Amino acid sequence: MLASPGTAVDSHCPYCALQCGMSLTRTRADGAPPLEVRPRDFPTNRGGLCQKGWTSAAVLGVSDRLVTPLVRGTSGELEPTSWDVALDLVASRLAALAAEHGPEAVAVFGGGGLTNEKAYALGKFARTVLRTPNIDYNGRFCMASAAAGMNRSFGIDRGLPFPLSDVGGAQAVLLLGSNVAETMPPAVQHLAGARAAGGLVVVDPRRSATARLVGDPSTGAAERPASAQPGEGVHLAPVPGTDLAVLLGLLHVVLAEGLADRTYLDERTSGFDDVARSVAGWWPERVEAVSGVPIGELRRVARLLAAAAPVHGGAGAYVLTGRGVEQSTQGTATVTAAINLALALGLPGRVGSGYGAITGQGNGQGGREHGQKADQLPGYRKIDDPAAREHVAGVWGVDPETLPGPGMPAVQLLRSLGAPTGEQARAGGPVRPRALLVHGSNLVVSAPDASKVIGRLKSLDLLVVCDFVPSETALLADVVLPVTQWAEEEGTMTSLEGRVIRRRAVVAPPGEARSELWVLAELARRLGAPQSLAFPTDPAAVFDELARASAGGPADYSGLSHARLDADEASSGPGLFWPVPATPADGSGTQVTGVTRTSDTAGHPGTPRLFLERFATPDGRARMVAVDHVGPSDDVRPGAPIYLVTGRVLQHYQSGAQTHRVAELERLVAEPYIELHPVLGSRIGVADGARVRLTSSRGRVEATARWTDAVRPDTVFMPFHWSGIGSVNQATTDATDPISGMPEFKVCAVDLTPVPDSPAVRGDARRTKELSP
Ligand SMILES: Nc1nc2c(c(=O)[nH]1)N[C@H]1C(S)=C(S)[C@@H](COP(=O)(O)OP(=O)(O)OC[C@H]3O[C@@H](n4cnc5c(=O)[nH]c(N)nc54)[C@H](O)[C@@H]3O)O[C@H]1N2
Ligand SMILES: Nc1nc2c(c(=O)[nH]1)N[C@H]1C(S)=C(S)[C@@H](COP(=O)(O)OP(=O)(O)OC[C@H]3O[C@@H](n4cnc5c(=O)[nH]c(N)nc54)[C@H](O)[C@@H]3O)O[C@H]1N2
Ligand code: SF4
Ligand SMILES: [Mo]
Repeated sequence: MLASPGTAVDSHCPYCALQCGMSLTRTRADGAPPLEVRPRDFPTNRGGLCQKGWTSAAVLGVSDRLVTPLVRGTSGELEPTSWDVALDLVASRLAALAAEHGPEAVAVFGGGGLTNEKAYALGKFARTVLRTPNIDYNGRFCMASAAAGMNRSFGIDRGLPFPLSDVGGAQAVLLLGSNVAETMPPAVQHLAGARAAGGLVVVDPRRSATARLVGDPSTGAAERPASAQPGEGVHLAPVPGTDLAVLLGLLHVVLAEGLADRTYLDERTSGFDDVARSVAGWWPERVEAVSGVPIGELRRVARLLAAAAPVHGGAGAYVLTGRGVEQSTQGTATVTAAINLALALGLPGRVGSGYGAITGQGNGQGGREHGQKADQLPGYRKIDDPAAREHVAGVWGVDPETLPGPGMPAVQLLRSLGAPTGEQARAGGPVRPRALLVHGSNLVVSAPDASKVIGRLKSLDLLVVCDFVPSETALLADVVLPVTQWAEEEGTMTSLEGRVIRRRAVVAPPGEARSELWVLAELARRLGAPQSLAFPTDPAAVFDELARASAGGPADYSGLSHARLDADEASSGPGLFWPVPATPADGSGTQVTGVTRTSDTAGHPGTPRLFLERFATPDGRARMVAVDHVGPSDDVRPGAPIYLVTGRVLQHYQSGAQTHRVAELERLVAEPYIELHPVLGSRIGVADGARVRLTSSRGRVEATARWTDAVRPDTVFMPFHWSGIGSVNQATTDATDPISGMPEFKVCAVDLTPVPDSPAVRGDARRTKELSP
């Protein structure tokens, strides 16, 4: 039941993992938008919203909203049809493909924007109804390296194992490859302490909006955001892809100068000696030769971090990583090096200090916990763990033997699509997926080496896309199913801090749009799932089942329910941090490895801070693992002499499926662009505002050149928010990290040339002159 018009309902932003608190008010009596969005006081945003959040309600009523199922007709066009026709078609074709080629011939691709309930139901549907191992999701593009690194070192993966507000009190923050000032603007307030103390260190090959917060003396006052106070701080601008060398060098200096926390290392870690040996050869001179980071700067940063560490009486320090260092073939190694540095300084598991990875998508955290990952069962359990299979199969009412094993990680899954299965399968090769169900990802724009992905999607026997707008991927589909979004649905999300929060329905869905929970239930029924294999459509009931399935796992939600979260919110509680195990009748609580527990009075209170007493490893110690720097898979060379780094701008979200439909955002950043240094522009004859062509061994991109001295002269930057000729993923590599399977989105080698016959310089001469060297 929707709240009455005029009643403000507390919910959260549809976009990123900061999950800013909003209050939503509908004005119309018939349940339709518009919706008034107001920021509210919530611990991550404290009354702030970015432009995307302010304008988020516009996506509810876009003119090309999907309001009816679409099926590709004989004319080759997508044509409106009824749910019955569309679902019957999908079910019969899935059944036929599975019968002919085996269950592995059907694959599923999920998303980190799905609610916990939807992500859970999707994983269950794949394993029990489709019985395919082939399910993975776009979190593989986003959080996989951080997850792999944290799991290996800490035994648990919660992006921030502490509340974000803790960071505000720190004296130093080392931010590697994260541009929070654009990707999570309200989070900048949590850097206030470090900025005031001169302890903000930003590592980014670009002088990003976040790097400008450090008040670099070379930065003109006009360029500094109004909110920035000129602190000291440091911006390190390494050669793209060399952060690992910088981290090894920082640890080298910490150890060489006797700045490590030896007591902490003895009591709380294992593997230190190996790691110490592995950084011994990373002299600052060598780091400078590899990364271009000056020796003096490296030493300064090591000392600044150490001075903030508790062992030296500092007020606390954090090491935080973002996609800039994780979306790399050495992403897991780089995260590991960042954790090693934090451990050497005695930071993790101490109040006011720590290591964290900044999760990206709205439910990037919860979405990687409940079973849409290739190797995973709900509660962050491993699918190849017999005890986990037994437990989850029990909750689902199926025989554990029937659950498939681990599937392929996203990039491998995409590479395998549509290839011939018949002969190959008979020859004993793996069965290749012939059908793909996509829930919450716009792969055409966001997958690496995208033109190959597009070809493979086209070669499928069946592509089914659930979305609420006709994304580029939906437009390739054989069947498009219109689903509800954000303010039209109930559910839960888990924020970047591991805080489980409620998403609320405030408006009625348009036309025939239905919840994905209903879609999965209907498909399960049509595919002959027995009555005992239930797919509830009420999100609260799905959550209760998820809670039971997660009980005893690393991400334990068993003490939570929608009712408990609602009651918590009604008493001004801003959500609960997992693990929240169910409290047994004797009040003793269930045992969760490696987390600190407080009293169990009104149910388990949640776990804002992990690792205070022990890490979630078998021996309770954090594992230090030696890693080494190799460099990017596609390094610069003759013919491809320029680094391409990719990322985001404030106004657009991901593939742009949502934000390109918001007029206000589209006006602010109207077209794809490539940032290049004036020195490079002059050398290759590409003026500010001219069209420029970027080529790699994968493909070609064209966009408008923007001159800026915020990028290195050997590097260009392009956001990935556009499709077609302006899609940077036409040029990126699909090489992956060997441990996490994460693609190397951030760095590859390209060439840059002017676009012949394109209209000449469009930029204004004054700006060009200002930036010229
Ligand atoms: N406006 C906006 N906000 C978003 C999103 C969005 O699409 N738009 N998406 C959300 C999601 S899913 C995510 S994952 C987060 C991502 O949030 P961030 O990680 O902050 O975002 P990116 O812009 O991808 O990358 C951060 C920085 O990495 C830098 N970088 C590139 N290569 C390297 C390198 O080799 N070394 C280092 N040190 N840095 C490098 C880029 O210059 C960039 O400034 O943002 C979330 N918030
Ligand atoms: N070059 C380059 N490429 C990148 C990155 C980069 O930094 N550089 N970053 C990568 C990262 S970190 C990420 S997270 C990915 C993100 O890229 P995508 O996976 O493409 O993510 P979105 O653009 O958010 O796509 C989500 C799609 O699902 C729809 N959607 C939203 N919510 C729901 C829902 O609840 N149900 C359903 N069925 N659909 C929904 C949206 O309308 C949209 O069409 O891009 C990756 N690609
Ligand atoms: S920072 Fe993220 S959650 Fe907050 S308003 Fe912007 S997009 Fe929404
Ligand atoms: Mo992401």
